[in-house]
Amino acid sequence: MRRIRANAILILTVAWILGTFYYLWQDSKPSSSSSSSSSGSQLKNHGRLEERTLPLIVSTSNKSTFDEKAFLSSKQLKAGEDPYREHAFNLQESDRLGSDRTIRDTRHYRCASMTFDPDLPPTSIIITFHNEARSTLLRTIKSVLMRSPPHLIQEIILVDDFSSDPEDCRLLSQIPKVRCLRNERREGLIRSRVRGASAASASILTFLDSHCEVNTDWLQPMILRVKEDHTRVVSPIIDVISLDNFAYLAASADLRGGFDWSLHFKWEQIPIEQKMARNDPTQPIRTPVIAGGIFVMDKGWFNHLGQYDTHMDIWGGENFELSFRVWMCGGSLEILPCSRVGHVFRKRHPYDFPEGNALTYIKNSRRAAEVWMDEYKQYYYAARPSAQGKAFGSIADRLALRRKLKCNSFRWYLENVYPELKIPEQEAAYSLLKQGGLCLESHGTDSLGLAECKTTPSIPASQVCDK
Ligand code: LR7
Ligand code: MN
Repeated sequence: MRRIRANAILILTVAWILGTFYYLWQDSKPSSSSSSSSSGSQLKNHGRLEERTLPLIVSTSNKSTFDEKAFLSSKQLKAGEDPYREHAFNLQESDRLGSDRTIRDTRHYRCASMTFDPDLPPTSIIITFHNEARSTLLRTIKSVLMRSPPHLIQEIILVDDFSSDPEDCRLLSQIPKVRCLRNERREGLIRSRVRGASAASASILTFLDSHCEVNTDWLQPMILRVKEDHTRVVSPIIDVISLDNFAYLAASADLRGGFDWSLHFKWEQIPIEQKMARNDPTQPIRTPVIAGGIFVMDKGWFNHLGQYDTHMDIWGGENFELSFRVWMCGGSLEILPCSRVGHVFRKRHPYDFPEGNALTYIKNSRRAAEVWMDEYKQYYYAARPSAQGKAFGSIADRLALRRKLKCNSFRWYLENVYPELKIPEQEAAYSLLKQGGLCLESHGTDSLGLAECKTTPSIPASQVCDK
């Protein structure tokens, strides 16, 4: 009797081990492609990944079948409709492209020979959306699944911020690894991201906008930097997906995030001394602020630093709040040139703001200024007089957080992270006399210099985020 029981246990154990191996093998084997010339999933000896083509219709035993064709075709533009009206980009072009187009690898050629730690931890991808076009949202998800090593994608968490059609969320959850949480009311991207992050099961969080396409080997460099030092918050170079024809265009690799005193985000050239010192184009670029939508951060560090200010609504300002907080409370921000992600830059918000666009932005950016900018907030108010007197709610919790974390002052931030942001008095003391190609410049209050005029490098308009 004992022997029979021992044998039964043995058989069950062997079956369980075989089952586990089969499951793991299924997860990591090359996907059988239904179309095109892709060579299937292959982890090369140096840890890079060949692009994978996903089957058009995917199914697993515990999920119902995702029917991509039906998903896309039920929401297409009607004849005569303005293709820009609903999403502020050309929907017709987006729909025409399909979900798994190939894009040019826009990295510096030296990035292609980089090797990655084979033992990187997986990440939870968090994508919040409000009334996103189905074709752009699906392309975001599929690009992640096609161009990331499968073992690094723990899950993709969609947070549907109360879009008009709940079916988007329900249907997309049928894709393997995809979960979708739907808000019961409109929360805005800040609270939606916090909800997504709290639901994440991986120790590393990756945030994406809902109209992106990730490029070759985008993920490994970012996870590696965060694994090496969990206080780093890292972003890719954000390439441009044309809002008119959806062409994928390489962005300049010499830009970092900056801002002016009105808290207007802008891309700016890396300071010349740093540029001269950069002899390796694959090296990270320190950035005073991040654009906000696409970044990787350790989950423990995200929680330790107070996630986001959840009293900020809808859109805007949270990237400054997060950036100041990361730098001032002991972390750092960087852009990794070997990681590239495309984003559709739009000229207007395609959605409504329940409290109005201007008031919402002012509320959010006032909160960032009041909590983090100390006496320098006066320059923010001087640059944005309309912000004065507008309601911004209580900031007691965030001030308490700042005290608890024993963060540095804004003055420290200006001196150590963003010395190029001149305080307005200094700017007033700066004057410039121009004749022909020569410029007479005052440097501070006591010296003058005559030199060839410097030209301010221009940033392509397609890459401007109007915040
Ligand atoms: O109420 C909303 N709820 C949402 O879930 C409003 C928006 N959203 C979603 C939206 O569907 C999208 O996925 O939030 C995401 C960001 O909204 P966008 O695409 O309208 O923002 P944006 O690309 O114009 O703005 C940039 O600045 C924002 C400030 O709040 C956010 O940080 C965005 O993530 C950010 N995008 C990027 O950084 C990509 C590069 C653009 C630049 C510069
Ligand atoms: Mn966006």
